[in-house]
Amino acid sequence: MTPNALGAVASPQAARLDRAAIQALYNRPLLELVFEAATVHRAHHDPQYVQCSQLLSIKTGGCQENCGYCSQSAHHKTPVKREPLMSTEEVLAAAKRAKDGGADRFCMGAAWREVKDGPDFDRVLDMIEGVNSMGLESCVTLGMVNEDQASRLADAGLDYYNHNLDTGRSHYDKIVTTRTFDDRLNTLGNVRKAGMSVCAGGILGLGEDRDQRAELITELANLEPQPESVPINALVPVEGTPLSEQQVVDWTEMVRTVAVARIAIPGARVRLSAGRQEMSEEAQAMCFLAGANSIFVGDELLTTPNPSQSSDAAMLAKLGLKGVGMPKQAPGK
Ligand code: SAM
Ligand code: DTB
Ligand code: SF4
Repeated sequence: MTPNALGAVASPQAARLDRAAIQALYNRPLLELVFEAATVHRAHHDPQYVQCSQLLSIKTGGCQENCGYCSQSAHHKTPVKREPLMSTEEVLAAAKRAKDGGADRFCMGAAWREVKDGPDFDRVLDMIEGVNSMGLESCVTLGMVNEDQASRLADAGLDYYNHNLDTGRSHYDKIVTTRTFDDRLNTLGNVRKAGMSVCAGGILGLGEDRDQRAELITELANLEPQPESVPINALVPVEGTPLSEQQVVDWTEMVRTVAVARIAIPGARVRLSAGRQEMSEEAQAMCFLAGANSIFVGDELLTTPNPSQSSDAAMLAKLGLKGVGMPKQAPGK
């Protein structure tokens, strides 16, 4: 298979793995699992390339949902300050800075339960058109969307819609009760029907066990077609949220989850997402070996910190990886 400039190949029709097969992968000796995932990775992607997305919170806080991990839920008292929807000009200025800093995809996040038709949604459509016209890929994460809203996003030229399943179905109602797991699947179906690429993943460290992680990956792997982009987040604990005191998930579970996602969803970009600030470079290197080929760059995720662009550029250079568009760094110092 010939990779394109970004190192991606057309998504193959992967043989679907069932829950038992995915559980069995999870329980393999770590280095055996990583070896297999690295082999799958090399068969489907150019392993030198890491895609770099940059996030911006375009509407912050005051969300009606009660997601137990989230700094932006109105149900929790957190340090996050509420901010209304930004202006298109401010957002496009941030997109330009992201592009100049080396990002190739710009992801705009809004703390909404669901999209409501009206001037705010119209403004987001303008933002998408502006981002695309800069030569960046566009992504938004706006909560639930209906079929008509998904079509309008597609017509505006949106490349990716992010909507995470977050955790296994059996653990879902321990994390959020203001919507259901099936609500999430329904939005993903609307996004797909409108012809956009799907970005869907989850979070580790929400008190789930390994079988529930396997349950999450099984759901993602059995979406038809499979998601093009799969973010694997580690919980960033936020003061004031019900999950602020969760035990930190061991780094090897991140590596395992990346590896299982890579094997089960071979054509996707697997993104090592939130939580890199707390991960050593060694642990991140294992994740890249296991098939992670995308990261968020920039000092901030939505409301929490992320490693600096210069430290990421230096890490990628040390590992001999190329961040698409990232500034060049001398390796090895
Ligand atoms: N409101 C929209 C939604 O929930 O889909 C979009 C924004 S929401 C902040 C996007 C995603 O960020 C969530 O689905 C979750 O996976 C992730 N996320 C939020 N807070 C997080 C945290 N503290 N640690 C790790 N991931 C988090
Ligand atoms: C995803 O899976 N992770 C991103 C993005 N998709 C929207 C968000 C991470 C948020 C981390 C917590 C915060 O910064 O508020
Ligand atoms: Fe946070 Fe999104 Fe849940 Fe709202 S819906 S509380 S923004 S994760």
